[in-house]
Amino acid sequence: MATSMYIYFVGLLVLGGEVTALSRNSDGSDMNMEMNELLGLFEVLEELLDDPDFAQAHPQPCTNTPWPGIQCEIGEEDPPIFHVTKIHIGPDISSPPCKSSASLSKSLQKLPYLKSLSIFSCFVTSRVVLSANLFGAFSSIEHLVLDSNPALSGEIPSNFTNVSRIKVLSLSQNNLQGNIPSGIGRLVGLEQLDLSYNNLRGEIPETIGNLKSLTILDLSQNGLQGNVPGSLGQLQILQKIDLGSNKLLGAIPSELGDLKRLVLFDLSYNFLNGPLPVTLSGLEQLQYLIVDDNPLNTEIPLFLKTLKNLKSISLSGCGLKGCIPSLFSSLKTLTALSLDNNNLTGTVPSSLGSLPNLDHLNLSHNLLSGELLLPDDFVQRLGKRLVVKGNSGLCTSNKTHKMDNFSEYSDLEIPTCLNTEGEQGTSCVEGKGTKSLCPEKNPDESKGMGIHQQWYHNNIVNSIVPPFIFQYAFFIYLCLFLPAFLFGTL
Ligand SMILES: *[C@@H]1O[C@H](CO)[C@@H](O)[C@H](O)[C@H]1NC(C)=O
Ligand SMILES: *[C@@H]1O[C@H](CO)[C@@H](O)[C@H](O)[C@H]1NC(C)=O
Ligand SMILES: *[C@@H]1O[C@H](CO)[C@@H](O)[C@H](O)[C@H]1NC(C)=O
Ligand SMILES: *[C@@H]1O[C@H](CO)[C@@H](O)[C@H](O)[C@H]1NC(C)=O
Ligand SMILES: *[C@@H]1O[C@H](CO)[C@@H](O)[C@H](O)[C@H]1NC(C)=O
Ligand SMILES: CC(=O)N[C@H]1CO[C@H](CO)[C@@H](O)[C@@H]1O
Repeated sequence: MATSMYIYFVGLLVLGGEVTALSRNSDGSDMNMEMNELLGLFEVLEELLDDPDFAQAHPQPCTNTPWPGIQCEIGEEDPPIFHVTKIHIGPDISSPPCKSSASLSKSLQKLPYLKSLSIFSCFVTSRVVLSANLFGAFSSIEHLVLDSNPALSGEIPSNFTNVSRIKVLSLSQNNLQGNIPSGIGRLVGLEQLDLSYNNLRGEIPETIGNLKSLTILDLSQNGLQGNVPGSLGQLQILQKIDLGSNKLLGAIPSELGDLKRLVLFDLSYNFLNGPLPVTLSGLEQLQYLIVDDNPLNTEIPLFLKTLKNLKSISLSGCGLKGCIPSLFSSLKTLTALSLDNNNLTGTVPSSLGSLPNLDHLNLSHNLLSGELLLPDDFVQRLGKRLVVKGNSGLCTSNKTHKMDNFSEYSDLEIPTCLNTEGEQGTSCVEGKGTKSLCPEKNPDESKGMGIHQQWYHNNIVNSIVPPFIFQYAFFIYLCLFLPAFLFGTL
């Protein structure tokens, strides 16, 4: 931005002298642009803007009568002349606004120096399609951004010839249909590809793996089908991948673990199966892991503890089972953890309360049990961002409830534990393998749990410890100390 402003300013100064020289030397014409290019620009703008007098008002849009939506640069020619390099149209440049019949003029082909075309919220009422020769026209284009144009529809043309210099292709929040053309793999200079919020169907082409310069890939909020291509693992400098809210299915390819620079990984709201491949432990830079609403139907993967830069883990509605391992306590940068709407069992590890940056913890709607043993200052800090309701076996000590103004800042919506010792639940002890050593389907336990839950729900304070608690306590004893003994973790 600063550079182009600078060029523009210098341009003015230089042309202050050069324009007159031009008009003296060349047949009385005082043009500082090639006529064909200037007319092309007017034709393009005429198709877009609600101002039939635009050309009269800005006869020299690069110099004497500029308009904020246009940027020009001085070419190499001698004597130097201006070329249009950037056209930007959007709500930030509101005068004149787009006309209701706005369209993309074929005269874009007369702007061979155009490097950046961005059009936001312009094609709103009358339908506009991307024609194949429109793409063919841009031999210099580097940034093509046509976002938030609800009337931009039809398919993405399969012919991407002559856009080989393109670095940024953003066609987000339009109404595009059809497949992502496999020809997209020819745009090898592409650094950012955003096709999110459209109606794209079909599979993600394997050729996308050719886009080795890609740092941002956003295909979210479409109707994409089939598997996640393993070729995505070839995008070695990818920092953000968002394939959320599509209809992708099958396994998550292990090749994705090769994305060493990845910061954001979002595959939420698809039909992907578990487990998360253990190769994902290679995502050293990962900060955001978002996989909500996929039928993973596995346990929480223990490799997560190797991803030391994680800030946010979101695994809501993934059919997770087993217990909540203590691994999260080694993720010191974690600010948000969402494990709600799963089938997690056992207790809530109190170590979660020692995470210094954790600011959002949602464990609601699981099968968690026992006393919620989180430090008071943690409970206070999170306030309503601590959500544990919908776990019928979970209770809280009355100490927590007695804190001043408790209901003002928090609403745990779980009952107070009935016995003074606090309730016991199955805590999670991880072995060296991936399996928790706490058996979940112990018949005695599940019977006990059933009674337990009733016990909470009845409002009768039962001062007699029910006989099953001894059985239960022994089981917990085994579960806690046996693995510790075996693996020497104490
Ligand atoms: C592509 O560019 C070449 C040279 O730059 C030109 O000759 C050709 O006509 C262009 N093709 C299209 C489809 O615009
Ligand atoms: C792309 O367009 C050019 C020019 O219109 C044409 O010659 C070529 O066959 C097209 N290629 C594909 C793959 O459609
Ligand atoms: C929990 O497990 C049951 C039985 O397998 C299943 O029907 C239910 O959908 C699961 N709930 C969630 C939230 O995953
Ligand atoms: C917590 O999870 C529940 C169940 O998935 C959801 O309805 C709720 O909006 C979440 N709350 C917060 C604060 O994240
Ligand atoms: C709350 O705790 C006190 C002791 O700290 C105990 O005497 C009392 O019975 C408990 N109340 C309930 C409802 O558990
Ligand atoms: C909202 C509110 O008043 N919060 C207070 C509740 O009490 C704790 C300590 O008891 C204060 O730190 C909060 O500011």
